[in-house]
Amino acid sequence: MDVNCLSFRLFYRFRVLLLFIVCSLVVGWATSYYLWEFQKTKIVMEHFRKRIVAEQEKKTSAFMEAPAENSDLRVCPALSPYLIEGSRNLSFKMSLTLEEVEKSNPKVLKGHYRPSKCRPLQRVAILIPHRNREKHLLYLLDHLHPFLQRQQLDYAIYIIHQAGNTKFNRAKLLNIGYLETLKEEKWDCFIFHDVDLVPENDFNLYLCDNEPKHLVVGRNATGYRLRYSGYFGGVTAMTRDQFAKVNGFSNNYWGWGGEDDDLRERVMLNKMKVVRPSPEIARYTMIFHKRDDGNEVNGERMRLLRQVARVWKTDGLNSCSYKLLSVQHNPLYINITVNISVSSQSP
Ligand code: UDH
Ligand code: MN
Repeated sequence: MDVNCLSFRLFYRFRVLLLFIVCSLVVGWATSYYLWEFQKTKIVMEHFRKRIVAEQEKKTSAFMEAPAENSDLRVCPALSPYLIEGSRNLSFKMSLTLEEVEKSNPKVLKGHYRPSKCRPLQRVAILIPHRNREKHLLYLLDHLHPFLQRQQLDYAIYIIHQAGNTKFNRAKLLNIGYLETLKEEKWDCFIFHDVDLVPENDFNLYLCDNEPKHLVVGRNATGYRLRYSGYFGGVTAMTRDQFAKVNGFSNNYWGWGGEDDDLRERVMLNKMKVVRPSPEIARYTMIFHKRDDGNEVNGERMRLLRQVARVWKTDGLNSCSYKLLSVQHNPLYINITVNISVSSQSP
């Protein structure tokens, strides 16, 4: 072997060795970077969790004087240990049936659930205005029941069903829900909930705060951004007292739009403010739909919105007239059917 050939082979080996060292360095650096990032995310999440617990403890302390029912049980923790971290991409199974949903929620009795291992500080009524949206209701029940049980809430789901084909009135149905459900139980907190909005994050707590709470910062259809500053629709949480203080919703919004802005006006007029969870938590999937017959855009809404300050004390819970047609206790929800077109205010 001549000298040239030997030095070539040595040089070649040296190059392979160098390449190996460089590769090892890159892999080592990438691994340590990944581990560091992972550690950092864990620290941030832990910090985040502690902050939510502290905030929640402060808020729920307002309810400490709640009646000591099942007082031998310890108060539920500010943050349930069953919550699943992160937001989920939700999907809805076309073939889902009510029987399946009933089977997977055996602990829900007549629409009501209460944790057996701890005592929640608030009793929460979920009120859903409804007409002709049976499939949406099924999907919502399928997601909401396990979600609320993971939050260890004492809750019941009520559907306020508008009978007949006259214009839909979401706000009046919710007023009726408030008035009728209080005849059944002394609920502390009311969640006014559209039938087609499904929460994606378990940390979006269905509990009331010291101020009226808006739970929908973002939805899939609007790129998870607030629809407009001051938006107060979709899903909101108000205590029994907060809602009574503003005299509930107006009864005069027939068709789509305005009633949620009207409620926000009432909140402001009563020196309260709207609070929201953070955008990464207050996320919803809206089940796709088109505008319903009987819920056309309300052309009167701007005129009505201009008179809130003048009329809120006489238009609301204290002037809500309706005819109660039936109250049915189904396994997964309580259905309240009403005729709301009996007042002279209906179109
Ligand atoms: N609702 C019913 N039945 C109706 C109308 C409304 O159950 O016929 C209830 C239901 O709970 C619904 C809520 O009232 O979630 C609000 O009504 P909406 O879902 O029609 O309002 P949204 O703002 O949509 O979501 C308005 C029309 C969207 C048209 C979209 C076209 N791209
Ligand atoms: Mn909708």
